[in-house]
Parts: sequence; C-alpha cells; structure tokens
Amino acid sequence: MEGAVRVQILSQAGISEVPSQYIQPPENRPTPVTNTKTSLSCDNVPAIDLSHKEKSVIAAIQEACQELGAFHVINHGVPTKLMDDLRRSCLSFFNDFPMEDKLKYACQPNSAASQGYGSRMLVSSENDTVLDWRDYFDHHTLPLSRRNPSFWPHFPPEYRGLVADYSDEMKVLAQRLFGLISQSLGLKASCIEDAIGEFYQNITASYYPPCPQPELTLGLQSHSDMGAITLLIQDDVGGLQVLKDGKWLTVHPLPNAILVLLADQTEIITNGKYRSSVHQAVTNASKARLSIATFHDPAKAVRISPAADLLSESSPPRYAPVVYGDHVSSWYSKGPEGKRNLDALLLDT
Ligand SMILES: O=C(O)CCC(=O)C(=O)O
Repeated sequence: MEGAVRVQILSQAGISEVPSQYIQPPENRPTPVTNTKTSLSCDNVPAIDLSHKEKSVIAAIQEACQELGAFHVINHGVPTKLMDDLRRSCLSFFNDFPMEDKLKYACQPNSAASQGYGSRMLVSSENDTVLDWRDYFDHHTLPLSRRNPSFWPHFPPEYRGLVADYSDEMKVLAQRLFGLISQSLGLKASCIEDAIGEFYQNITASYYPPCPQPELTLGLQSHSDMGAITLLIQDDVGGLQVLKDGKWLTVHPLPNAILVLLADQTEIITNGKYRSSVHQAVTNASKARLSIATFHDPAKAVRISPAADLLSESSPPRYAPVVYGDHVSSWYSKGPEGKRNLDALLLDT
C-alpha cells in the first residue's frame, strides 16, 4: 500500500540495481527505444491542425481514431505559456522541495485514486504486483465541488493558480474534441458528451526519475485509460509509447502539441468503431521525465453503453453496458493489464 517510499528517493540514493518489486517479467520489459526494428518512429502518430477547415479536421480525426486511437493536436487554442509554466511548476514541485514537505500532500493509503502525491497506483495488496518507476501528483479538478485546493501544493507559489487555469482550458478542448469525434462518426456533435454527462476531470503530473536499469522496468505499465478522453503534454525527454498491431510506437515529444488518447468509455460509446489507446511509459538512466495527463471521465453512477445511433441489425452492440464506477473499481483492484477490464465487457457478436 501507499507508504512513504517515493521512487525519487530510490533514484537519488544512487542505487545501481532496482529493488525486485520494480522488475517487470520478461514479456513486459520494454524494447530499447533506439532499436528501430522493433520500436517504430512516431511519424505514425499524426498531428492534426485544429485551425484548418472543420471538414478536413473531422476527416483527419476519423483516420487517426480508426488507425491508432491517439493523435497530436496543434493550434489547439491552449496558450503555450500556460503549458510551459505548468510543466515548469510541476517539475519544480518534484525537484526543488524537501521530501518531508512534499509528503504532507501524500495520497491516502489503501484508497484508489485519492488525490495527492503518490507512487503506487493500484490498490491491490498482492505481493506479486510489479511497481511502476514513477511518482505522481493527482488533482481532482472538476466538477468544482471535488476541488479541494488545500490539497494542492502551496509550493511553488504559482502552482495552484496554474492548475486551475489549465483545468478550464482542458475542459474546453475536451468538449471541442468530443464534438469533432462524434461528427467523424456521423453522429450529432453532442452525442459523446451527452452520453458522458458532466465531466469528472483529474489532472495527474507524472514524474519518472532516472532509473539505473531501464531495460528491466516500466515507468507506467501498459494500460488504456478507463475514462473517455485523455489530453497529455510531456516534456522533451520522451518515454511514452502507444501500442499498434502488437508493436510499441514511441511518441516523440512534439513541441506545443497536446496528445489525445481515446479511453475506454469512448470505445464503448462508439461500439468499438474507435478503440481506446493502449500505452505505457518507459524510463531512462540519465534524465528525469515529466508528463501531465488530464483525464475526462463520466461520473461514477453513469451507465455507459454503445450509442443507439450506431446500432442496427447488422451492427449489434459489441459491449455490455457498464456503470462507470464498476469499471473503475475493477481497473484499480485487478490492474489494467493492457485492456482486460474493457475486454471483459465484450459481447459475442
Ligand atoms: O507519462 C506518460 O506519458 C503517460 C502517462 C499516462 O499514461 C497516465 O498518466 O495514465
């Protein structure tokens, strides 16, 4: 369970071998990013310019969603300065302040998805759970009633204002993307947003300290996100990979871009026409890496099922309806293992 150990402490101790809990079984170990035979380049992760004509944007989104479930957006309207300031501020929280001060914001032990400073994502107490080489800070940002800024770092001083401003910008962008994604399937623009209802938004800053044995570890294990859509920014270090046709594509950082990752509820609502993106983060030996993911999810009580307008006799539902909170509980207790919780909802068609 969530103890006081943070990966950064291990990394800073100068160990030459990672503790055994962080060693992945051979089949899950990363392929070296430099090995171009097995790790394809990110040219396959398209960058979609949102300032182009809507018709061409919708066509590009349709292709990207069908091919990969992941794409960059550029000219997205989110101020570059805000993205840079937030990245700098999050990095400063992890790098510039004493551990004892940071631990005042520690996540609650034994509780899934509690906000705060943590390291261990799953609530499973099984000893065989392999740990991620990652520390994080998770914020509950929307609806406003979930916000408890006293739980957000008071240092560096600008941190809390930046998270609040960034939350607003991400909400607007997520709404715009849901409209475009719905239209790319011939649905009315509000279709996906209507299915999700009020957004539950979390912002998670992930910090991956240098790792002495990157070939044995993962910064974040293979998973698809359980909600509806994730908007991710990263620094220039790189380490994110998305799965395509059984191979890991490295998503090289694209300055000022925002990466869009389709998540499980969008796969259900689109009846599998669009798949959620399976992704993982790898570590490296020399440089800490930072990413900031903004998750947009339904409320726990919302029941998600394939959109009626996509169903017909020749296109029956492929997923059983699910109450979102049940999907979340299953994800946190069993672990993601790629997409096993979503696959469990697949119907025989
Ligand atoms: O660090 C990354 O690039 C991935 C983060 C991520 O997948 C997550 O927070 O769920």
